[in-house]
Amino acid sequence: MENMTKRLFSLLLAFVFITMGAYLLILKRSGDNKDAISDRKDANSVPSHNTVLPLNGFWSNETEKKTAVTTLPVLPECPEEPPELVGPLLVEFNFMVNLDDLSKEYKDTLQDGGRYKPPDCKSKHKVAVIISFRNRYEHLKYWLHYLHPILMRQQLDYGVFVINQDGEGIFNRAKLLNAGYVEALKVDDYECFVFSDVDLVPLDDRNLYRCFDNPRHLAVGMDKFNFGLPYRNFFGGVSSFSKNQYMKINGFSNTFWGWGGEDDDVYNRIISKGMSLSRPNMVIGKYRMIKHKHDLHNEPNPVNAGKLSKTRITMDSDGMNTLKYTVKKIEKNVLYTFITVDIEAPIK
Ligand code: UDH
Ligand code: MN
Repeated sequence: MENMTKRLFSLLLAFVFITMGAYLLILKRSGDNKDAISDRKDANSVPSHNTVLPLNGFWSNETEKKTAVTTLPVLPECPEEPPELVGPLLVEFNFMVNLDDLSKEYKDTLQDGGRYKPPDCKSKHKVAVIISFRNRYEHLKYWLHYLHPILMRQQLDYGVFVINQDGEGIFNRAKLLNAGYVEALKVDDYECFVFSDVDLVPLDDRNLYRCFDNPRHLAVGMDKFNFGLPYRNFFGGVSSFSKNQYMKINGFSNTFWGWGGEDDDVYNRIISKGMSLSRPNMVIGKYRMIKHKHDLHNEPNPVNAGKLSKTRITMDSDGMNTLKYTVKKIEKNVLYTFITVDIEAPIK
């Protein structure tokens, strides 16, 4: 009899526990649902963070649940105006930049090859920044030091490509930029291309390194031209093109060897294809250029100016559709992708 009472008592105890357990579970589930619903509302109204919805008891059926589990969290689009911009910048070239330190500083923010994506939003601007280059390592250090944080604050999805001319032949900025366009597209499906001299640093981060409705001239106010344009149609220094705009003009000319003229030729290409120039204003468009002399094998070429009256005739058979070069080497580090190309340069 005593045994019987004991058994009954433990059965009762078990029943009480099970009932309490079930009750607590129901309470918790309804709490989760409320959180999930309010999270969902937040995600709709303030698209500033990802919401991963809790799965317990929220989904009406298994299929819905499975879909939710396999769908990656979607980042909200970055705002039209990047919120972290600071405006005017102090830019000086009177100190040493240490590339190792700079690499360390960015090793967690940049992906290999000088590649960046904003961590908490999806950028609308997938930009390849392309620099024509030969033997200007000192300038490149400053460029990297100043530009990476600017491009990050602009919330661009970007990569930096330094296109290095192989050998001692005559320099050809425009042909290097064409090669950079092709090489960048081999890496990712970039939609926008910013072409920059290695020695130009913007003095205002509101000068956006992105693409606009028309080809854009960004370097409108260089210090060496007293922070203005040297002439109205000047297109030198830094410019941006969407893929469409660039292909419409057949890229840059490949035939401007030595210094001068290739930027005026591009201007002619833009106008003759019915486009106009986009530009920032003179306040935002200020630049500092690192002081330098003419490089060896990049002397002003008097032939170049004479070619400008023929741009309209020659442009469709001189550019992207006739570009020939060979890639010699591709090196990637934290800060940039360095591509050495043989562009079949004549030796002077
Ligand atoms: N570049 C190189 N290496 C060269 C030549 C040119 O990297 O040997 C690249 C570099 O990105 C440079 C760009 O091509 O910024 C344009 O060349 P540049 O800087 O020589 O052109 P810029 O118009 O030079 O600035 C004018 C000559 C300055 C002499 C003035 C003396 N008072
Ligand atoms: Mn220069």
